[in-house]
Amino acid sequence: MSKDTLRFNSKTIHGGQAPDKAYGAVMPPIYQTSTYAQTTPGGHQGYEYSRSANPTRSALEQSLASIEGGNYGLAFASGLSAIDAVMKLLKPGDEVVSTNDLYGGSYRLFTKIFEDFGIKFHFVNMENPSEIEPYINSNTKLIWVETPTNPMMNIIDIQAVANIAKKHKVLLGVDNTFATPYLQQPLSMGADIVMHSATKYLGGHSDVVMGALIVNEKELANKLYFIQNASGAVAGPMDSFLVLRGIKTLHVRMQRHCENGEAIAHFLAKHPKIEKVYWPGFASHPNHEVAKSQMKGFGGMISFVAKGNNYDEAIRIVENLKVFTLAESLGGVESLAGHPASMTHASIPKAEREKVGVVDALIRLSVGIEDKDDLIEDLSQAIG
Ligand code: P1T
Repeated sequence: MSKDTLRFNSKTIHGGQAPDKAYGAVMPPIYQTSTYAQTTPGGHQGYEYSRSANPTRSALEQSLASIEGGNYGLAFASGLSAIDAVMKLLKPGDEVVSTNDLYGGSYRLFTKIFEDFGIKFHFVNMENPSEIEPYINSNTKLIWVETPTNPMMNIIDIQAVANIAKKHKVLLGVDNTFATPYLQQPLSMGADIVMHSATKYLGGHSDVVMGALIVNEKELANKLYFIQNASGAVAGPMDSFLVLRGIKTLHVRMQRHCENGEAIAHFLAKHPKIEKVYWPGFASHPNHEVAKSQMKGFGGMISFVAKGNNYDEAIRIVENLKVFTLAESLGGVESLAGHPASMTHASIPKAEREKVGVVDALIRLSVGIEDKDDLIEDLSQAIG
């Protein structure tokens, strides 16, 4: 039986993996080395310098490709450096159509770095994919999609956007951080590039910062490998080991994230002091049907606004939480709460973020895999 034909819950453990050639180690050793001995210039065993390639990173990159159903995986020093590498495929004058609700750091990278290099970004509400086409012209080279979006939990129809991208011969990149390949695999829906902040669910334990790209096309992979090596924002061997270990339990963790997320979304929706809950599992979510068809579950991310819709109430709630930790980031085994307007999305101008719903009263939860009753009790006492 080939490891390539395994089901997802086995690929997380075995995908692209083989016992280490030196001593048969089942987990790839942490090859904590920058360089490799050569017998003659160019006479090496496939590795010459760890920016170009490292065996621990290679093991992770093969795992990443396997779980996303792609042919090539690349591991970067952070999620943002992975996006940075995608943007370096572009040239001055090129244009990008991007989701209008997205991680604040991605928005900052686009508007504060790449706009200065002559790349133009259009931030578009993609919940209705037909809104994308008016922004496409002969300079458009890339459509960038985050789904579910951070933090508003909008759902974008990947297949529909892929059809538009194909029609206009532009690349489609999907930031799959919130969903993970357990819930959705964008390459199978027509995306060209899948991106992850592996810092989140793939690593899963809030102990590493890392990014990933996965693609199918060899030519595209080669361009990205070139950028990865030439720009040099690579994942280190220790971090690669940690994320590889995290991926081995991805399917088990995600199942619990989804169960706990569902319980908490319903708890909040019924709470008399809560005004609005953003979670794609509700039948009332504007793109619930798309979520149901393209995702296997609804994940562990939830945003909400308390009644009164004000900043002070949001701050009071996040400060009162005891089991949830007030912190940036998401996707770890422990539950986190965040205040996007002042934390993860502070780099987006207030008027821009408020247009998409990132108001001062918004709270974002990354629901962990603790006992859900403890999480509900904690929210209950914090909301009061
Ligand atoms: O933090 P880093 O590994 O560089 O990943 C950036 C990134 C990219 N895409 C999405 C959807 C993300 O959520 C992130 C990082 N996000 C947070 C730190 C956060 O708390 O939302």
